[in-house]
Amino acid sequence: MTLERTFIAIKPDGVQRGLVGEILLRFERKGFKLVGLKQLIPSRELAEKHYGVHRERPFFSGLVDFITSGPIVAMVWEGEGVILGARKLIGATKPLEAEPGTIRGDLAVDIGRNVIHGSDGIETANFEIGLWFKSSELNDWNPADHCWRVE
Ligand code: D4T
Repeated sequence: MTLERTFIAIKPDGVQRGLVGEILLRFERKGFKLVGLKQLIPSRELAEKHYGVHRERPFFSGLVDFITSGPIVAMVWEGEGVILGARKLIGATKPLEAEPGTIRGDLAVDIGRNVIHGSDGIETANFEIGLWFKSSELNDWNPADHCWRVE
């Protein structure tokens, strides 16, 4: 496993439903390290770039409407294997197919209101981190309990 960074966003439904703390808790408890965090209402341009791969899909404009409808919490998490690890914490895209114990499995029912986004690979993670964060907004730091986390 290599040290990775991934882009995670709590979508407007997660913020509106007061799930920010619950979601942060799951990533912290797992042992991933938070290196960037901010709340913002995404512009349409930013949302369209983020979901550019879905531009031709029928749900695209509704998805952009939704993601720009209110504040989101944008984050970068770091850790060994964090990209796949975060996807496992998040669960399947369709919340009714997501396993209980995952964020979507426990907290959502509707694919259009699935609470959270996570990068799905290294290239996507690098693209999305660069899209949402300036490098000056990301912090390199060592947790005080570092020696208890890794050999
Ligand atoms: P995101 O990107 O939001 O983390 O979701 P996933 O990575 O799990 O899933 P995705 O890229 O396939 O979908 C992006 C986003 O579009 C919404 N969506 C998706 C939708 O509203 N209707 C649909 O039919 C699909 C496939 C949900 C997530």
